[in-house]
Amino acid sequence: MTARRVRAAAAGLVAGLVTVGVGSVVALFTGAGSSPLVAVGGAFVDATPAWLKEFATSTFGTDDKLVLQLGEVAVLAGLAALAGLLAAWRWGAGATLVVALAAVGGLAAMSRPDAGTLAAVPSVAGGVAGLVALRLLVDRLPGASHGPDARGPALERRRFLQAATVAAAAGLVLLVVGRTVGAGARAVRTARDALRLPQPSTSAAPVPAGVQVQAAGMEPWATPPADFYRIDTALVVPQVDPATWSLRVHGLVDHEVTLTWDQLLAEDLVEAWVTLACVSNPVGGDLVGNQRWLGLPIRTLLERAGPHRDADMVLSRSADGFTASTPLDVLSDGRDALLAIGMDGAPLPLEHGFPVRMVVPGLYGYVSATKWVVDLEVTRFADASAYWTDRGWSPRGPVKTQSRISVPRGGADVPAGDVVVAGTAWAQHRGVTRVQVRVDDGAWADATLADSGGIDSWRQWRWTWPAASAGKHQLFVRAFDPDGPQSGARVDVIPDGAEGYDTVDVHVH
Ligand SMILES: Nc1nc2c(c(=O)[nH]1)N[C@H]1C(S)=C(S)[C@@H](COP(=O)(O)O)O[C@H]1N2
Ligand SMILES: [Mo]
Repeated sequence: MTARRVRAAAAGLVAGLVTVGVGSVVALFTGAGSSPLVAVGGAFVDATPAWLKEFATSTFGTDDKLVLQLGEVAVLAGLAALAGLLAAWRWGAGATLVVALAAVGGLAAMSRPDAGTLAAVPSVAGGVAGLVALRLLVDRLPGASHGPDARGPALERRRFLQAATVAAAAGLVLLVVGRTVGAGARAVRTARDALRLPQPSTSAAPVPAGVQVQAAGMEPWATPPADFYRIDTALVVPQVDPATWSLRVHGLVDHEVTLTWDQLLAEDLVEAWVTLACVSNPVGGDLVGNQRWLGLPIRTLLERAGPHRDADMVLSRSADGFTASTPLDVLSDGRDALLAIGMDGAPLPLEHGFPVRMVVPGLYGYVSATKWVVDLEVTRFADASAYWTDRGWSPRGPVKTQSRISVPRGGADVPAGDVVVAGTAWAQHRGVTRVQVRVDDGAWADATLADSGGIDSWRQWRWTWPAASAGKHQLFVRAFDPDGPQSGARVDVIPDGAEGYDTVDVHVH
């Protein structure tokens, strides 16, 4: 091989290193399974025929994973070197191979069972970075397009070596950072997969089938965890190992209480359906979801700790430093305010607070739903403030009664005649008592409420609109709680939640 070819192959290898390095770091943000290396390895394991798996385990024993990984690295290194050689010959040919490899990584990541929506992003980002690195290095090969460097081959070689060393070092550092941080994530994921939740001492009341309105395009009453909105300040999902998790209850209390994971599992756990809502949810928005949670009532812990008479707030803190200020009376008044470990019958998903989070019916998440919770300080609103309060949001955040139209969609074209209008309304811990719909400037008409799954959950509704006149119409919805109708004047989400009627424009033809 000529020196040019050796360097071209090296350029490909370095570009490959940059690709997997960038990919594994980006994967820290999009989920452990989305790293191109992990995804391709996983897809390979799944695609391996049973006999070959059998052969690998019997031949290599528990080292079969290591053998697989070494094999994967060897194949990828070979392909990377080939991409370098191709790129030195025809840039387009080398670039095509890099794009094809990134596409394989992205498709493998997207096909993983736990793939998130951004699963392909690490491979795409890695592929782009790899292309840039390859281009920079190929341009520094002897006889590159701009011709041999007039100052001689020695200088030319040095320029190539410098660029290759810098790129290789950068790729290696990214890969090591991505793999080490990612390893923690994989360990916690494994711990979660191995968990079996205890049976609740108090099960949730059975939910009537009639909670669900049957209409095309209507959202499910129970939000699947995979579709449950996610809001937090964490760039990388905090990795909290249940084995080392503990919760400390302290502050204005008679006795400090600490609780370990095993102690928590041994408690009398309660199961409850609760609709969680974000204060940033705009009118008609979807930062709201309903699920069945399993956990220990927080009041049980507070009773053991014995709050002082002058305390009026619990400042909860997460492993990553987020804080929420929850009124002490809300946590003590008997509602299902939970230190939750389960969601939809399974351990909490990592991004929803594994292993332990708070869920408090009737309060927006920012003042109550601390995920990855590790500390409860009993204090006073006068003495302490929480994360979002320090950024201009209200210290207290009771959920406002709201409603939205889900069917028909905004801008829909519907034929004249009976049109099904349906949606959801919520007034957590007060209960939705009535929903009304209005067309244009007409009178409010009562919608039919679906069955109730309890006052802490949202409630679906349905109304049949006798749409007679063709043209553009506007639908409005409003919900009532025991105190009366929701407010109709438009109010922005900051500082304590949006107000106003959800509206939908439809065209009747
Ligand atoms: N640790 C932590 N917990 C948090 C937050 C956060 O940023 N960090 N955000 C809160 C907000 S604003 C909301 S609306 C809910 C959202 O919970 P979810 O992501 O499970 O839907 O979590 C709350 N708990
Ligand atoms: Mo929120």
